[in-house]
Amino acid sequence: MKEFASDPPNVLNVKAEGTHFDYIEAVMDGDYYSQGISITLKSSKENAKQNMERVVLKSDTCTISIPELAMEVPPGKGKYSTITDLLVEMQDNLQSVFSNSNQKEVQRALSKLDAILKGQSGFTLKLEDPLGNSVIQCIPQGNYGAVQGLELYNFDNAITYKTYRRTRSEAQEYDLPEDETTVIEQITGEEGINKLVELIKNSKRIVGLTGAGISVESGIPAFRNSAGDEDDPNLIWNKFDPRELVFSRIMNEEDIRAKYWDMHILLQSVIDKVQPNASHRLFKYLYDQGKLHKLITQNIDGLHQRAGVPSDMICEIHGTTHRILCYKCNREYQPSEVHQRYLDKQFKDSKVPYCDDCGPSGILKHATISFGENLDPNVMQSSFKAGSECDLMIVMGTALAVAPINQLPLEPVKNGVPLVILNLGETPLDCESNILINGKSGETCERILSMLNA
Ligand code: CNA
Repeated sequence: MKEFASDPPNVLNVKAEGTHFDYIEAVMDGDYYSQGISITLKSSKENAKQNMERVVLKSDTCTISIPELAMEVPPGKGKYSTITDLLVEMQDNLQSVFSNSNQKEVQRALSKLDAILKGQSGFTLKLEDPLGNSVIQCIPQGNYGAVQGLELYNFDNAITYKTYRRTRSEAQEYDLPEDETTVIEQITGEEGINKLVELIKNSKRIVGLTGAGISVESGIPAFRNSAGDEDDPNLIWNKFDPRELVFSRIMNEEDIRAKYWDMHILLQSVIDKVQPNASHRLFKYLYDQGKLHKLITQNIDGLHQRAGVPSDMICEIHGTTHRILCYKCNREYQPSEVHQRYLDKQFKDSKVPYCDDCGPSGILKHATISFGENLDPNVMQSSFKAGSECDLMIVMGTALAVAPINQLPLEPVKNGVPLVILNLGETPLDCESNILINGKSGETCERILSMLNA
C-alpha cells in the first residue's frame, strides 16, 4: 500500500508509469493508497478551452461528476481521456437516451455541456477515487524543481484536492483492509443515546438528513417498513402506488394525472391533520441553539417548517406538496385551490385542471419530485456541500434507499466526522455509522430532548 506523502502519483506529465488502473491488479500488487482521493477542477470561462485539454487518468474505481449538474460523467473509453472527450461522450449519451425527454434538467445539462465545449462557460469537474490512483493532469505555471506529485496541485490555481478516509463499504467492495487508524467502534442502544447527547452538546455545525420514518409517529405512513401496516387497505400507499405515477406518465397521460390528483388530495388531507413530533422538534432545538448547519429532508410534508425550522435552513430535495406549479410557465398555485377545482370538475373537455395562462399545454403538478423526475442540481449541490462541512451528521427515519442522497452520509465518514443513524429498520450504511440507534425516532428524540434540557 502506498502513502500519499511519500509516494505521490505523477500528476505532472501524466504517464503514471507502473500505476495499476485495473483495481484487481492494483489490489493484488498492493498498488493503491492508504486513503481515497477527491480532486476538484474549477475552470473559469476564460481558461475553459485550456482546461478541457487536460488529461484524466482513471482507475476503474473512480467516479467523475459535474457537481452543478448533479450528474456523473461516463467513464470514458480507456484509462486516459481528455476532459473534452469525456464531455463529448456525456453529451452523446444524454442526447441518445433522452432525445424525447421534456425534462428541463436534461435540456439544461445539454445546453450547459454545449456551452462548455464551445468555450463559452466555466465548469467544475470532480474526480473521486477510493484507491487514490486516479489523477487529473496538473499544469504548473513554472519550474518547480523537486516538487512532486500531489504537491504540484498546490501550484495549480484551478485544482483543489483532499485525501479522504476510505469508507467501510468501499473497503468491503474492493476487498481492502480497513485503515487501522480510522476504524471506529460503533456505539449502539442506550449507550448510543447518551453518546449522541454528548456529541450534540459539543458540536457546532450539525447536519440532519431525514426521511419519511420521522413523520410516521405524526401519522403519515412511510413507503417502507412503516409499522406492520403493509396489508392495511386504508394505507395511502396501498391505495396508490407512487411508482406507477412516474413523471413521464404524469406529463403525458391524463388518466394517470387524474390518479395523481386523487393521491395528492388524500395525502394533503392526511398532512393537514397531523402535527410535528419530537423528531421534528429536535431539529428546531438544534436551530435555536445555533447548532444546526443545514437540514436536508426527503420529506415533502413541510413538518420541519411547522416545527419552526426556517425554510432557508432546509433543503427539500424531493420538493414539497405545499406548492403547485405550471410545468410550462412556472406560475404557482395554492394546492387547496387546484384540489377544489379538480374535485368540483371545474373544467371543460378534460379530466384535470390546467394552467389558466397556458391552457392544455400548461400541466399542473405539485412541486415534488416524482419517480423518474430529475432532482434540482442546486439543492443537491448545497446538500452535499453542507454534508462536507458538518461536524456531526444525524440521519433519521430513512431507509437510505433513494440515490443519490443515500450517499450523503458518506461525506462525514470520509472526513472522519461522526455519523449517527437513528432508524427503525436497517439501512445499507449502518456499518459506516459511529452511533447506531434502532428505534422509533419520535420516542427516542423525546428522551434526547429531555436529556438536553436537563
Ligand atoms: P422510506 O423509504 O419510506 O423509509 C422509511 C424508513 O423509516 C424505513 O427504513 C423505516 O424503517 C423507518 N421508520 C419507520 N417508522 C419509523 C419511526 N417511527 N422512527 C424511525 N424510523 C422509522 O422513506 P425515505 O424517506 O427513506 O424514502 C424517501 C421517499 C419517501 C421520498 O421520496 C419521500 O418523498 C417519500 N415519502 C415522504 C413522506 C413524507 O413526506 N412524510 C411519506 C412517505 C414517503
